Amino acid sequence: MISRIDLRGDALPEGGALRDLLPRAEFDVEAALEKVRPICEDVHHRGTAALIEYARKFDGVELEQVRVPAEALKTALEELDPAVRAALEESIRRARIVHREQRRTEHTTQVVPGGTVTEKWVPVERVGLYAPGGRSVYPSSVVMNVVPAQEAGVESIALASPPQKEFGGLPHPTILAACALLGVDEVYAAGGAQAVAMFAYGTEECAPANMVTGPGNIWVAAAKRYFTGKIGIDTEAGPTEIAVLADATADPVHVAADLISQAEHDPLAAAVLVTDSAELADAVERELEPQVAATKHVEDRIKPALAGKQSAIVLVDSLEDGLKVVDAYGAEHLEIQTADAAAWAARVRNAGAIFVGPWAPVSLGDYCAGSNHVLPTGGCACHSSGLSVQSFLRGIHIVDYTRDALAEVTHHVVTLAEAEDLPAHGAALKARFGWKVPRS
Ligand code: HSO
Ligand code: ZN
Repeated sequence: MISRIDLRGDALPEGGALRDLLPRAEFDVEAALEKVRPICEDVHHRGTAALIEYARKFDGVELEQVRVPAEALKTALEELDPAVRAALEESIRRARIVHREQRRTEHTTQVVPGGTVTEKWVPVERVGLYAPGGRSVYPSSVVMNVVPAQEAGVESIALASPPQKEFGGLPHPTILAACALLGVDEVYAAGGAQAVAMFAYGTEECAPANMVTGPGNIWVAAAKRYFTGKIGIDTEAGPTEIAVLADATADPVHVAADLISQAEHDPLAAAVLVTDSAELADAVERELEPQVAATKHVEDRIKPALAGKQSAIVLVDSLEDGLKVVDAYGAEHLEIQTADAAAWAARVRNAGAIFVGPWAPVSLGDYCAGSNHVLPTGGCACHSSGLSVQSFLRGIHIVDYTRDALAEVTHHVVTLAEAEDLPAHGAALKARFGWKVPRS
């Protein structure tokens, strides 16, 4: 059901060479770009009419307007299962307390007497959030996108989710209910690349946004790439990944269950176990069989995900080597199930989020840990962070110098400007001091 990669014996290769030995799904966003370009430009030129046409073509629904009426949000919340409502409220409460405390505060540095640089944090003005439909109707992802935006102080938050045929062209009711719970009242029935284009360019119904975040399929990822530079985006979300670094102390039942939990998302999802214990590897493999058989999305997602080339059990000589492997991989989610788990976790360099010890499974983080579940995939954890309150803030440097403080440094500025053959830069300072370079 799952392949093995045996890295025992020889010394592990370094960096890129090690990364090439590790499994990864193919998720060719570049190829999808050509297909989304005409869709995005069509939305640019025809606005709502184009969105209505794509809803007919891709979602099989006839829309009169793309904006979801307020009444539909209210009804969805009223009809939400009370247990789901209570769980979502707890998820929101925990995410809120974590994200609120993580907002960075303004900081002023006194560089010299009379010269300060302040970094102030300003929220993005308007954000468009995307919530997928179809196979992945995740109200939890609405929570994970909306809460950090709200805690950052974003004033205008809109959400788009694909229209669903079985709900009369509205987005899925649990998505609508989550929006209502979070106080988001601007919701659009739009999916795929066309939804991203709606936010990027704006339409008659929807004002353009400065930023688009949220998970989506390959078309959404391609549209985000298309608009990179024009609007802000979070990192492109590819198929989910879980890596588990485990030793002989780990419980194979837990490890197998956790691998399956993320394989459940997508046939391209990745489940990777890295261990120095051949006994644990065997036990986990034995455990996968009955656990997979007992769950739900077996044939369409879990089996292809576990059997795919993106998933594997990786055997290493030691946890030291295991650490090198998980760092080279840069998993979206990394569980540490070893003795002294916190100490190993502290040494990890590359992961979207780290789950420490036997009582912090990824599923906890998906819903109710308080952490964010929108995380970098495909190795992007080596250079990017998951969604946080910081994603929606821009740090602006505010430079404030007195006459004396400027005078003191003018000769250095003039020298550097001349060294770069930019005399007008120096002149901007000299003009303030009667064209003479002051020297203190
Ligand atoms: N594990 C997914 C998020 C999710 N799980 C949503 C359940 N619902 C990516 O972090
Ligand atoms: Zn999940």
